[in-house]
Amino acid sequence: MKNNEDLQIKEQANYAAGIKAVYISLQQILSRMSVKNSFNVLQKLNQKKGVDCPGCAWPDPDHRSKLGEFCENGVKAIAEEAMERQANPEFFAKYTIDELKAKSDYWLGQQGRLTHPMVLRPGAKNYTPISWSEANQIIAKELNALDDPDQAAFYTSGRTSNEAAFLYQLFVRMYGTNNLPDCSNMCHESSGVALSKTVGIGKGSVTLNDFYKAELILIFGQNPATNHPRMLAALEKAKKNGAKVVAINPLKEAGLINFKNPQDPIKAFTGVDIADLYLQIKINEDVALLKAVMFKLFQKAEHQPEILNQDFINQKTEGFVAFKNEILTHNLASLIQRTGLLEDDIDLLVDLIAKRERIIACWGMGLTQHVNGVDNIQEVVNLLLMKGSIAKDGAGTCPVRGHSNVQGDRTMGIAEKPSKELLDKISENFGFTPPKKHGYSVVDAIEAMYKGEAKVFVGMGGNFLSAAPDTNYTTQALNNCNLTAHISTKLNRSHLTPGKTALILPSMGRTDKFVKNGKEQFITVENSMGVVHSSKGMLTPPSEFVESEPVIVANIAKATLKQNKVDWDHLTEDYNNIRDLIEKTIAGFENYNKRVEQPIGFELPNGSRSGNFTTPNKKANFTVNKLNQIKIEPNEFLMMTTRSHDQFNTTIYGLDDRYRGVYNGRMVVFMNEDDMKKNKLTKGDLISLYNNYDGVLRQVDNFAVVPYQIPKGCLATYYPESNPLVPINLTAHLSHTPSSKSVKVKIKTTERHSA
Ligand SMILES: Nc1nc2c(c(=O)[nH]1)N[C@H]1C(S)=C(S)[C@@H](COP(=O)(O)OP(=O)(O)OC[C@H]3O[C@@H](n4cnc5c(=O)[nH]c(N)nc54)[C@H](O)[C@@H]3O)O[C@H]1N2
Ligand SMILES: Nc1nc2c(c(=O)[nH]1)N[C@H]1C(S)=C(S)[C@@H](COP(=O)(O)OP(=O)(O)OC[C@H]3O[C@@H](n4cnc5c(=O)[nH]c(N)nc54)[C@H](O)[C@@H]3O)O[C@H]1N2
Ligand code: SF4
Ligand SMILES: [Mo]
Repeated sequence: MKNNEDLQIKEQANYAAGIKAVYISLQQILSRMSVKNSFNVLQKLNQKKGVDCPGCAWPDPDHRSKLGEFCENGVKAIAEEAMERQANPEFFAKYTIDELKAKSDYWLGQQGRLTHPMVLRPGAKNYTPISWSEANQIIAKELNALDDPDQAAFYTSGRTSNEAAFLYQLFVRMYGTNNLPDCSNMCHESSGVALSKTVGIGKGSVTLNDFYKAELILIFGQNPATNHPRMLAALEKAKKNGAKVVAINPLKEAGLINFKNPQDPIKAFTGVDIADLYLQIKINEDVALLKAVMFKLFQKAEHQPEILNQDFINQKTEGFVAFKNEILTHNLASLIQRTGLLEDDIDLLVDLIAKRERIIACWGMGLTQHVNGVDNIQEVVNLLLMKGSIAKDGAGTCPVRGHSNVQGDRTMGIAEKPSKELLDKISENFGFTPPKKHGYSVVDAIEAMYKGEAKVFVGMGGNFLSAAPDTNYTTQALNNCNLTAHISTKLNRSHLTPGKTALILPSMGRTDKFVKNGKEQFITVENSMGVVHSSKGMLTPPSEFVESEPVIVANIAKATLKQNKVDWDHLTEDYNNIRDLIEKTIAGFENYNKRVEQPIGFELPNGSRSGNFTTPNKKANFTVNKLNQIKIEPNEFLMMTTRSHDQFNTTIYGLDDRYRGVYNGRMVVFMNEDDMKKNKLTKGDLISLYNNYDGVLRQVDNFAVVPYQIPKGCLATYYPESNPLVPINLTAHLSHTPSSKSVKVKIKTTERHSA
């Protein structure tokens, strides 16, 4: 894919947002949608009873600004979903699948909304239209032809509504499997595992209001300016109320330096400094930093015992002594050396923590996507527990979630390892015994398809191929299937890696209006802080053949299941009927239909927020964690794969990453200038990146070198372009999350071919 020909490398930005963000938002939406539709959506975006932004899972404040409660990337998400161009049957007749494969991800997305169910029949070169009923029959036939329901995998991406997710997991379990891999497996699974073990619930403990009461906010491995832009407004308010902010990140991210709030006439120009302290740590040395900090806190506490919250430790926790002893076994100097940071800077962090108790720790993919991702988060929890910084105002855990309803999907039972409570409730309410055997996570599903042990793949949203690690291996895995079926709004690369037969089932998105029996339906979602609220679309769907997700699931279920334990048509006739079943099945949803009518929705119960830890011992647990065990050879680098400002995961909005000074291209590798000199590289040189895990050569070519403020020995590239380098079996202990933020690579100059 030639997408680097016009690449420009400029200066890194030292602030985020500002008036430019407003300009870019308008340009994006008005180039894709009519003025009328743009206005209609933006007026209701994230407003009470309006449409929930299909971007990230950042929560909405109780008080909503009439000037607009959204950000640049929220507008891009709307423009991408609701664009008026259409990838219709004429489009698919024009391009063969091989021709489409040669196009860039950006080009694929720009072809517009999917309008008709399409099929790629065995041996065919083009997708052709198919009726819904025949499509459902194909799925039913393939599913029912399997020897065992465990030979099918049912993926979910985190944009799916609570209602669709609930019906989907119910159908999958009635069919007979727990093979429900989802995007969480590649995302915050490490957070879920670590938090469940230590504080009893796999979700964060803080609410948005805690940000306004915090004294100190630590931001590990997260890039809010791009991925959760309105978090910057929360940080701005927190700072106004006196909070200090510390960023711990190998990259100097613009939004963590300074935020120019476009809604404030003065700050839009001057901006507000965000991080009081910026620690540019080496990739995957967060555990070393945390251990060094806690070592120093224990030393200080010998003279100032109030630094530790001994009452909280005694009453609410277990495992403190073993934890403390382990920390004190380390050699402080070597911990500090691993981080690549100056001891003076670490001391500044220690002082900030020592004096404060209302501490929030936020984190993103920079902590979760490592082999030791679970350890990273457990070590963060240790710090909060020794300070008593949880279960009180202005303090606690804040894993910042990705997709707008990824947390809700899990709550609805999209889980390959379902809890006993969920299975018991399903069996009580629906009169069948759901399977108990744990199902496939994303990586397990890929391995099973690769080996021919799974033969049917169904995707509820998402772009499995491009999101998954080890692109070439995953391509083969999908190609091995008898059937791949994708429920999608937009064309993506997964549609171009078909099984023997492939289906594209066009789905409505968040912004689409869904009317059943004359009644406008709404859906519900859960944000990153456990608040459930409604969302109602307002645009006319792109064609009469586009269906809502719950209806698509219900019709597949009707076609597939031999015995129907629920009346699927009744459920989709009025989404209140689905919510009634959710209320009966999932804890915390009492009076669902009534409570979701409240303009700001309702909060789900959360023991780590209230201090009633729901771990088996009813305590918050300290843990003992290892330093990362990665061995780097002298000519090797540790590479992270990250997001540009112009993408939503595998959806490419544009080719610029203006905060990092990269324009018109994505095949780039960010490198420290000393490393460049050592390797005799200059700006823009094209290099190949390769590695050799378990004797398998993985390589990508033609990545342009960008000199950057990144620690020596570390590299950064964009996902999904560098996913071919992430080995399928390089996954986090316990959570099995692909280790896409610490991949060992070597570099060489790309050989020039005449072609
Ligand atoms: N516009 C937009 N919004 C999004 C998304 C998007 O693609 N585009 N994606 C959504 C999804 S699904 C998710 S999960 C979130 C992702 O949001 P983020 O978690 O912010 O995701 P990344 O861009 O992968 O950035 C991770 C950050 O971690 C840092 N980092 C990398 N390795 C390390 C490390 O070892 N230690 C530390 N301390 N830091 C490290 C990187 O420099 C980077 O700043 O955003 C969601 N929101
Ligand atoms: N190397 C590397 N790999 C990563 C990551 C990384 O940081 N580095 N991040 C990982 C993370 S955190 C995540 S969450 C995954 C994301 O993995 P996915 O969730 O699978 O990927 P997305 O790019 O969000 O999916 C985009 C597609 O979803 C479909 N879609 C969008 N909206 C809707 C809708 O409303 N309904 C339906 N039915 N379909 C819709 C569109 O067809 C679109 O093409 O990727 C992971 N992969
Ligand atoms: S912060 Fe996230 S949810 Fe809010 S408008 Fe921006 S992209 Fe949408
Ligand atoms: Mo994610």
